[in-house]
Amino acid sequence: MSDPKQDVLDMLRELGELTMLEEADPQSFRVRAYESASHGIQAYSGDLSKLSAKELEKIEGIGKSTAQKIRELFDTGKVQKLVDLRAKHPASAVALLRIQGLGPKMLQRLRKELGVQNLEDLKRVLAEQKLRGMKGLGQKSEEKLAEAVRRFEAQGATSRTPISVALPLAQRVVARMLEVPGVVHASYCGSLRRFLETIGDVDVVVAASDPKPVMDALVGMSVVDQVLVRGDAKTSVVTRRGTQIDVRVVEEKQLGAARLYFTGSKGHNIKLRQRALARGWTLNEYALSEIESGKVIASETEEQIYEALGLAFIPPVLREDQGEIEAAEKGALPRAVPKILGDFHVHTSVSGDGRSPIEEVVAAAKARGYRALAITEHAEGTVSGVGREALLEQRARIAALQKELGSSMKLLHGIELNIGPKGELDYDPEFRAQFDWCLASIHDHFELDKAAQTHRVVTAMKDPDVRMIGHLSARMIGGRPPVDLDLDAVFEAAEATGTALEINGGLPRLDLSVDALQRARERAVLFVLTSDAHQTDELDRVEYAAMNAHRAWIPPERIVNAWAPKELLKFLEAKRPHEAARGAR
Ligand code: DGT
Ligand code: CA
Ligand code: CA
Ligand code: ZN
Repeated sequence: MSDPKQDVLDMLRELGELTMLEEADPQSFRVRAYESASHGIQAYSGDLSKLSAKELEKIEGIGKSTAQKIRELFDTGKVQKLVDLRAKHPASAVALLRIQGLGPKMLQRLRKELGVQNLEDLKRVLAEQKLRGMKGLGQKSEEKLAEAVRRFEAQGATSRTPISVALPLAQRVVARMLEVPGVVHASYCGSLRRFLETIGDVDVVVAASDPKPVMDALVGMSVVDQVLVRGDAKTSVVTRRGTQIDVRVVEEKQLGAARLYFTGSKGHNIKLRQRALARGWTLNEYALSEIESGKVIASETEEQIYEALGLAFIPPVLREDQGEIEAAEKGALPRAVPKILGDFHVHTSVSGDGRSPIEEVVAAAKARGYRALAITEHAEGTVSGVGREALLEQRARIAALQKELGSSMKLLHGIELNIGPKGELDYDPEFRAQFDWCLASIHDHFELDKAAQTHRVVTAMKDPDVRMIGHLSARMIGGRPPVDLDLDAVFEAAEATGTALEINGGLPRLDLSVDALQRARERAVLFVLTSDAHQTDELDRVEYAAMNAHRAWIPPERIVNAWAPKELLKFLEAKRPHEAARGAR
């Protein structure tokens, strides 16, 4: 197995999901046991497949029965319990759990009482108004569910895969392909390489002399549920979660043309082809070549093809047919974010849902070359929130760590405040004022109307201690829709109060979205890239935030993390424009 840790995490996630359906209870003991086992596995850095069941049990959160299942997975390649659960709960029924507000209890009843096994069934019984006849349900709950189904479909949640699922999946496929003898290159292309937030299907391009072992390896992967097309040039499979993966095998010398073609976007490709035609050339997935003679002009690398077409290399995140070709011609492409010098939204194990101790987080940040780091636990207003005493202890700990660090990295004792339904914030102004860095974000009351949501955010921005708004829309890609906000009013308030806007790099969120960023770009606001890490290996997610900023054509000058250390530290210590208001309060 190519990635034992990921295989175990996949197994635990699926066991958790199916058990929740089986027991019709999200809080069941067993579901929680799989969750805590997942956390333990995530934090484990050694080779799991070498551990005996007894040794596995020593990992935090792993009990005897889970340890045995992990061993069973390594020893036999499958887990009987999971095989049994899958037989009882088809993927089409499991998928319905992704509908907002449809929990396992309700789903179990719909299946038992109305025979609902998939989305089509569910839509039919809703149309036939069958739900209102069920015990304890009425017209209102029926309408609410119908609305949720409409939103689920409108989001494309039925057909498109969120990037948080697609990216790790693609990385596993690529890693598996690279293990196959004779493979000289494998990478994902398509919308995933362009970093779209949802993915229609995953496109993988492989260079190898013999396609057969490559396609054998693909269809043999444990994530694969169905094989749609089995060919030498292209094989398409579908995972249990319903994500399609297309793998294409090409010759090494065609790699550049193939990666360019299959990365897209379609609009970008069409513009490139027109450019080629204007020169008497043709561009396809094999090569850029002369029409008349068929002589190949460039095909091995994307760089060579762009160069032959008189263009600077266009990074995949910009290939959206939004003026990037014209910009590349003039040498005026938006720059990528240069080296990131700090992170300003990071949790440690002090937060209820945080997993890494502060010492590890600080060491990892230092190893990344950061010059500044804000530790920002959840404030008391959220489920995972932290009380005053624990925060004061942490402050002392941070002071001690700062002594050890000297001037190499500035540690800020920050806090992630929860924005209440009316814009109210946690603790009290005096306590909040003691933090070095306050960000504020929405974690509840997602259903408020536009005026109320806008008001709560703008009110939070006016607080003199709030320096940044975290994950503005509070969406979960493919899960929770964004809250309803008047973005123009919010950006105007950000400008007026000097409040920075977070670009959250957590893949489930990616918030602000690229769309929102493009609108915010027109205003005089500053952006801060963050990882919102809950464990050290998630610090990497700040790179995803940087990719999204680039995708939205945000100039690096507007991104605080990319400033020179001196300017960055000055910004962190600066007083807000309306800071003076505090004295008057
Ligand atoms: P997706 O999968 O819907 O998220 O989006 P893509 O961009 O990955 O689209 P997909 O998988 O249909 O095709 C992968 C790439 O192949 C696409 O970005 C551009 C290229 N491609 C596909 N069909 C065409 C076509 O008809 N014309 C051109 N020029 N390129 C195409
Ligand atoms: Ca695709
Ligand atoms: Ca495709
Ligand atoms: Zn957070």
